[in-house]
Amino acid sequence: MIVALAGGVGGAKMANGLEMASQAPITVVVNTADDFELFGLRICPDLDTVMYTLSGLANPVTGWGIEGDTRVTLDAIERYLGPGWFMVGDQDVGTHIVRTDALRTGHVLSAITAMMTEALGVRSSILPMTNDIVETIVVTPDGPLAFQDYFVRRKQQDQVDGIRFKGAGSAAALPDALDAIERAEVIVICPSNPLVSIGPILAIPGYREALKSSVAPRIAVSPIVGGKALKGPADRMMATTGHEVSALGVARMYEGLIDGLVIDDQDRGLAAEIESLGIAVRITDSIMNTIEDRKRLGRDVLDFAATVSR
Ligand code: FO1
Repeated sequence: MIVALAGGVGGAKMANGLEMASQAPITVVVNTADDFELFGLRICPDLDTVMYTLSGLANPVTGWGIEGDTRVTLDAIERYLGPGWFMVGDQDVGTHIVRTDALRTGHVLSAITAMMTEALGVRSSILPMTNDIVETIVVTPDGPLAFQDYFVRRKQQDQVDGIRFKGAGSAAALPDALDAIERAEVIVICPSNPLVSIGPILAIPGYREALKSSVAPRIAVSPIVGGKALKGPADRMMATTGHEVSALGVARMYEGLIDGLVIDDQDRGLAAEIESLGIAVRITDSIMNTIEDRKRLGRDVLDFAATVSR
């Protein structure tokens, strides 16, 4: 079994590529520290992005939300409240209503996600990192911001001086996720933001230990290519929180947790220094613009994993 750790859009594409390359269901452990409440609805952006991507429903332009979704509900809400800042489409609202109601009646997020993925015909297991509430707080010169305030409402314009994961220390790692990591044949850290997508997973007691004690090859795919983030603010966040903004910087962040790092052709000059950390390197075209790119990168990752020993 392949186990992938993932955040939002980049993680979802990689998970899809791994599924296609292996022609088998995989297990995806997903960040839930971006989750928040809007209009009384519980929204889990990364879980939904992975779920919509693996079910073929995802909006191919944004990577999040549902393709062809409409905004009748949002327009009606805006008649009362004025312009909103978070675009929830009508079909997407259906997901949030069902999830919120199920949570209210005592179901846990992992069970709700399993029900939803089954209904959408997803064969892979999509596991929230925890059933407990963990919240990413972004520390900025204007004070602490809830993650979606920083990311969507304020358009990632604030300088990030620090990042906290409220509740992570006392959250329980999902037992099925720890079990999957323990039994995995290959573990992949997807090209998601290492600070705010993979960081929250690693902040929950149990995940680092499970990665360290697993006997499977552990491969990360760098989300930094040519000194820039493939998507989102990871590059600026890394710079202002004291990390080198490069695939080498990513390698240092995952040192001790990975055996191999997939880097882009553009970064081949960094290979020797990454290898000097005891991390094997695979150089490839790591940019996923098309569905075929996802599959090709998935194949590369799995071929590489087969050559990497623990
Ligand atoms: N990202 C945006 O930049 N703007 C939006 O209006 C927005 C709406 C949205 C709705 C549902 C959903 O599942 C995701 C949505 N996202 C939106 C993406 C999301 O908030 C972020 O990309 C992730 O939290 C970061 O991984």
